[in-house]
Amino acid sequence: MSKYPTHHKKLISWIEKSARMCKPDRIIWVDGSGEQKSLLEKECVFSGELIPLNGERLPGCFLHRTDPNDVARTEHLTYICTRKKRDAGPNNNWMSPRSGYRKAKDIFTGSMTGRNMYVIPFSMGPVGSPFSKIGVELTDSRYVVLNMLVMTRAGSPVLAQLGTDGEFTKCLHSLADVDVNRRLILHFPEDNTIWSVGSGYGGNVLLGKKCLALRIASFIARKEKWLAEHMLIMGIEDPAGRIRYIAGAFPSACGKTNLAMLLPPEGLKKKGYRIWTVGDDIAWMRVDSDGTLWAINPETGFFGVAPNTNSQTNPNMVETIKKNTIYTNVLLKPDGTVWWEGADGEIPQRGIDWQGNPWKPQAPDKDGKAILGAHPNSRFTTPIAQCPTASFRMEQHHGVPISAIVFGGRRRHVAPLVYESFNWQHGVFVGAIMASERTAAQYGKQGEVRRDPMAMLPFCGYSMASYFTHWLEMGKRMKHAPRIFHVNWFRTDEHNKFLWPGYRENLRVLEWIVDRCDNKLDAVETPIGFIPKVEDLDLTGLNLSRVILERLLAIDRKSWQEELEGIKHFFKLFKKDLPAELWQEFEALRSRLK
Ligand code: GTP
Ligand code: SPV
Ligand code: MN
Repeated sequence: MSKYPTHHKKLISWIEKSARMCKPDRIIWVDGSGEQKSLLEKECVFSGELIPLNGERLPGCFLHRTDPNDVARTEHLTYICTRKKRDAGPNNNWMSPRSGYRKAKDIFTGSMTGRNMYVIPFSMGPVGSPFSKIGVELTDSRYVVLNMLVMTRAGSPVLAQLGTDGEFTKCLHSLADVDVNRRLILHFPEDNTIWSVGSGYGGNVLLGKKCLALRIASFIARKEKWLAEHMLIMGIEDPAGRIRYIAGAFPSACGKTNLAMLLPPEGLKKKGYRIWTVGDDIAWMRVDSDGTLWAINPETGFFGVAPNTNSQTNPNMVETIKKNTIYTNVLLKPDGTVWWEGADGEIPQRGIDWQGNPWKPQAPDKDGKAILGAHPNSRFTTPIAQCPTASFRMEQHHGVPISAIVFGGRRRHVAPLVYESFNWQHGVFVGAIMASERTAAQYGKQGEVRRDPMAMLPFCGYSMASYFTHWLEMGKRMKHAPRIFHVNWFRTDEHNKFLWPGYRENLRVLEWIVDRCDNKLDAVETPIGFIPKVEDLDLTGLNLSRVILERLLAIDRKSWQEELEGIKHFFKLFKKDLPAELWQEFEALRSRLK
């Protein structure tokens, strides 16, 4: 018997080479078994990486705290390392592969001494599906292993699928000393390789997620003519039992998870709608032989935002996270349960905050501001299979057919509640001009509006100019292209209050979208696209005046004209590489706004 559970020569030699650099004490293969998982949990509890939670109320649940300087994705330390800078585009930080490997090697050298190196074979998508991709992550973090076991299909069946010469993405991760000055998240798409060092935060270290399933996959998808997108996938079942699937791209912390599992609002209940959740973050979509776009969610878990998750906003998630869940950076209550701002129940009178300090409500920090119990980007990792609305088609290799693509951002002004594009090319333009206010999911100034085309700005593994071209081409390959819409749940009034109640009430907008796809309704043509006739949105049971609804749907020409300036500035960054079709759409919008 060889000392490895595989005869894949390239895999073995890569592992040995990485081990020579990182110098772990031992190499441990992750097999995906329950026994190994329990052992890892025990070790984590012993080392303090995990705190076991109340076994009666939260069975199988643990709390983890990351370093206070390591609580969100660090986009400024995230690079695409292609031979030519132009291939990474102005949307990415760039380094040459040679200098990327050299800089990271300095940090990786000896970084695993005193720790184990875990080998995690994982499949993004059902094991064995022709649409799936395999990765192998080497990591010195047990927290990463336990999260990967929830988020992906990991272990021995994947290794078997890989055989002796299967393709895989080489994913190397080390915590090293978790120093923000010695942190790099590097992607080498030309080598199908990811190197991440110096962080222990989800999006930086669960390498199957943003790094593989978006940055590397988008690079592969352009070559193989499919789409890797930052999108939720959900099914909307109508009273007749017909299910329509939609995919939705909203930037980080802008509502994908919440929408993907919404519970129909009281007022619409008698209509008998039912929601099926396929995914909340990533969609891989391809044109099938029927000329339709089909989507799979390559993940098996949710890595969701904790704050404001409660039985009103998201009852299905409250149900999902009652067991087998890893909580990160939330407040620990004296009874061994957890809490975050906007959680169910009363505000606890004391607890241990996300930084591990004793906490009381309203206790001020050194600037007099109340200290938060949970970090605004605190999260939970939980299996999709536990969600009451989990789709019965999760394991189907072909996924689900997509009827509509919905783009959306977080905008106080400008974008109306919903509008529909005129056609595919205009829809690509609508996605390309998306903008959103920055949230706690990434470092940087919160609330600042930035352009985030298709919610992919931080995740597109190549120049977005070619990405737009690729989207335009995809439209031509389809006989039945999905219709493209744009939504905004976040318009505010002069007191900064949301005009739209959001959350489950969003189904009212989805109903309009689905009816448009079925050609059941006509609409009002405006300079930016089609908007609903006020009477076509079913507001039964909702206390929302016609005046407010009109404000939600209003298109203010002046602010759209100002918006043109921002769009032009953004498009110009791509110089000659930007497809001419987008400039045509820009000119057409400008003249319609006159
Ligand atoms: P990532 O996991 O970062 O990609 O985020 P996401 O797009 O899945 O966002 P998520 O659904 O977790 O929502 C992020 C935040 O927005 C949470 O605090 C939600 O409570 C809030 N939110 C979600 N949907 C709505 C909505 O319809 N209206 C309002 N006002 N807030 C919402
Ligand atoms: C996001 O930031 O879009 C997330 C969380 O979904 S992370 O996995 O950290 O990227
Ligand atoms: Mn996301």
